[in-house]
Amino acid sequence: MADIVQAAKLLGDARRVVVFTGAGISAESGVPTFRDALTGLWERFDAQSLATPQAFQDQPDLVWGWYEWRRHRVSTVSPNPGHRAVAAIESRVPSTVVITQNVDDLHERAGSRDPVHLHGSLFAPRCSGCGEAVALPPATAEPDAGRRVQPPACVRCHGLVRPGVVWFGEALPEAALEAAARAASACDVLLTVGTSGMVYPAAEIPRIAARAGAAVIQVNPHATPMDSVALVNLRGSAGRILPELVTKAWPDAATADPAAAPS
Ligand code: BJW
Ligand code: ZN
Repeated sequence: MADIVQAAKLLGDARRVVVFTGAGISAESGVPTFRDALTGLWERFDAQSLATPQAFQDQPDLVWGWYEWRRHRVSTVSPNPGHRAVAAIESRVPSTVVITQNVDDLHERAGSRDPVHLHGSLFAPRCSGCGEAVALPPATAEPDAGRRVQPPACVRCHGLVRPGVVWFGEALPEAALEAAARAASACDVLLTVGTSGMVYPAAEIPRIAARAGAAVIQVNPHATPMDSVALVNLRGSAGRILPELVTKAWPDAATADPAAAPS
């Protein structure tokens, strides 16, 4: 049986589905993946070093400038057929849990109900001192200062406002991690899409599902450490494979659901 047919059968028969996504699902929207993130102005920096509490402490303007640049960039792009196919899976299997490592909001904008954000969000900054959530104006323009932008100060304690994301060495939000582990241990099918599977503890989520007996289906153009965990490996881009998977899993419904159709 062709891999995609086998995957579609597993998905179409599943009662409890988890979709676990990484940066690759947003690549076709024009958001660089984490390991390709530093293009243009940023190409001489290392993402893994910038995404740390130490970097923010040492050079807050550099780190804040990077995140403001990314917040602006995400605001200018749109969800792609991969995000829309995920929302279509949710409409076919309403108990579906979407777990994302991404800090963009493209799942929500594609119609996903309440994705679990394991690594926070570009749109939820908070004070680095007292933790107070801070509302920022929409990122309508690319930061004037180019790469360095002074972060705002908290009105309560004058601490620096920081991005609401999870940096290396920081704990993931407890409720999100618990919800993700719970969903993974109770699903029939886990679809892992566009992640290198290198960053922990998030990379444990497909492994938890596999250990609990779920079928893991991976969508990625390249090999990853998750290849050996997955029952089916679908090599290709999320924007091409996911709509095809949805159409094959629910052939009768595909034409009635614009979310499932490639655009
Ligand atoms: C396509 C595609 C297309 C392209 N279609 N696909 C166990 C072992 C070893 C190390 C550790 C361990 N446990 C913890 C650690 C340390 C560390 C870690 O994992 N390090 C590794 C690098 C080894 N983990 C942590 O520090 C975590 N915290 C922690 O463990 O805390 C402990 C603690 C407990 C209690 C108190 C205090 C502390 C935190 C990890 C936070 C990660 N944060 C980041 C940054 C978020 C903000 C930002 O974006 O700036 O999250 S790192 C970065 O990686 C980002 C991503 O969400 C995450 C995952 O990346 P992702 O999504 O997989 O992207 P890429 O770029 O790696 O891959 C893209 C993939 O897409 C590729 O495979 C492409 O082929 C594919 N692709 N086009 C489909 N069109
Ligand atoms: Zn504060």
